[in-house]
Parts: sequence; C-alpha cells; structure tokens
Amino acid sequence: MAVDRRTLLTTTLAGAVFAPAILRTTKVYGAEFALKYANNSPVTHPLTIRTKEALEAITKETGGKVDIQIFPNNQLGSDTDMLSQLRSGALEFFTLSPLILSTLVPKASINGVGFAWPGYDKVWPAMDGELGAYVRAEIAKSGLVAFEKMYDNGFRQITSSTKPILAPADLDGFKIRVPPSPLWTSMFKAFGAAPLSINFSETYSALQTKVAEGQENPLAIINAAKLYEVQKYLAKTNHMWDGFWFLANGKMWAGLPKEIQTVIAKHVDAFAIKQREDIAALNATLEKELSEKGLAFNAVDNAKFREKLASAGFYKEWQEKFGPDAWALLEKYAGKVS
Ligand code: X2X
Repeated sequence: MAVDRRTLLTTTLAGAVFAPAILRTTKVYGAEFALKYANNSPVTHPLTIRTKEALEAITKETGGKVDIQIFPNNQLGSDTDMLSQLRSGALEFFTLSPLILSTLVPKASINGVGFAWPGYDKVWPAMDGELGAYVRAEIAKSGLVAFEKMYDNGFRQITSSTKPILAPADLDGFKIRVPPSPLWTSMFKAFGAAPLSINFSETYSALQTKVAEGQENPLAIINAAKLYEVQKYLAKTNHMWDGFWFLANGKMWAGLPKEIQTVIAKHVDAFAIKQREDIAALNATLEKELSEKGLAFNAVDNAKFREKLASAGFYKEWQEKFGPDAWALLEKYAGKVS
C-alpha cells in the first residue's frame, strides 16, 4: 500500500485509534468538532490552567477529532455577554458562577446564601450530591447542560480601598462592586451597603477609578486579577461560597456522538477535582503573599454579619424565593441556615 503524504501526516498527528475517521478531519485541515470554551478568569488562575489541561486531554484522547479552543479572561466579553453567546450557540462551553447564572435559572444561586457554609467539608458533598443534582436539573430546563463536578471559585472576602471593614456597620453606605445577580445585590442591601452590579471584566477599572470603593472575591481571584493593586484592606468575612458550573449549549451537546460526550465529560470532571485542590493549596498560602503585596488583612466576627442579615429579613426573603425543596436540600448539607 502506498502511503501518501496526507495519510502519513494524519496518522502521525492523530495516533492509531481515531486514524480512519480523522483522515478527513485532522487538526491541520480542521478538527471534526472545532468548538470554543470561554471564561472570565485570568490566565494564571487555576480555573484557566486546569480547564486548558482538560481541553488538551480531550483533544489527545479523541486523536484530534475534538478541538476545543480556550478564550480566557473575558476575551469574548463579560459574563453577561458570554452567557448569551452560550445560549445562542455562538459559544459552546462556558464556566459561570451559579449566582450570575441565576439571572436565567433563578434557583441556581442557592449555594450563595450568605454564611450558609461552615466550610468545604460541607460544600463538596452538597454540590457533588443532591443539592448539585437539583441545581443541574434546573439548569437543564433552561436548555443548558451543567457537568457533574463544579470548579471552585472559593469563599469570598471583602476588600476596600477606603477603610477596613471591621464590623457590619462599616458596610453602611459602602460602595461595593458585586457581580450581576439579584442575590448579591439583595445581600449587600441587607447590610445597608450601596451595591453596584458590575461584571468582572469591568471590576479592576471600577476599583481603580473609585466608582466602587470595594469588592468581594476569593483570595485566588484577588491575587490572579491583581486587585491588591487597587485595594488596601481585606476583611476575612468568608461571607459566601461560590463556584463555577462548567456549562454546555444543550443543542450542541445533544448533537455530539455519545462516545465524544463521554470523553469530554470525563476530562472536564477529572480536572475539576484537581482545580479544587489547587484552590485549597492557594488558600493556605495567599494570606501571607497578599499581605506582602500590601493588602492589610483583618479578622471579623462572622456571627455579627450573619445576625445583621437575619434582622434585615434576608434569610426569610430568600427562603421564600428558593422554596421549601431547595432550602431543605441546602440545610441537609449546610445545617440550619437562618
Ligand atoms: O465576578 C466575580 O467576582 C467572580 C470572578 O468571582 C465570578 O466569577 C463570580
């Protein structure tokens, strides 16, 4: 059998397993499934690093049949933009905070209820268990698919350029940037703050120009996005836990061959576990690193913040909004939330 140049090139690139199918569609000529994944995270953040590795593993295992290009750091626009691109099919995959997703899937924000989680030992069993399954079913109704394992964002901390936040009263009138989500706005209103709903893509400049005095994010984001350059103080409030659902456009997903779906889901989920470990490791070292970069850390009495939310009616309002089923699942894992 004569081996022509094209065959040689193809088998070299693709390896033996998918070689026959790939003859028509090598990476050189365009993969059979050329897709896009986008996020809001800096290139040095574990979300970008690990999703990139997951996508490479997918390309490798499919012998180049599936080539998912990554667009990190809001290259395709803000979270709000990317969510509409995902819905229309202009974008195939996207990682998004469940709280921002709640603009489309209201019950998705349940994990973000203030001070619900005592720690990660309660978060992961919930999100990998019945609470996560409940939310994923809600997401499915909206025409999107959420993969099983969430990626971590983290426990959120409040930063400020104007004054340290030592007690709930310091939030009174405080101009704080929050991501676009009713739960976030509601929570900071309950603290008496003046929340500004701003996408992450605009957050650094909103802080730099002092449109907002402060913001709240986990340490890994504060570090990777260099928010310490435009903030002076960090209050260790741990007021909310947030993650990222790895989402797919539902129609596109349904159109993929079963064996391709299996390979994609396998790697997306496996690298989520590695990414969670990365965030855990960073949590152990970043207070020191960020202090050295100039952020002044202070501890707070979390119970006082929680009491303030309770007395403002925050828990009552959101318990009604989420309804008894969702709330019961939250409390099943997190303990009593009120
Ligand atoms: O927008 C934010 O603050 C971020 C990066 O934490 C989210 O994706 C929700």
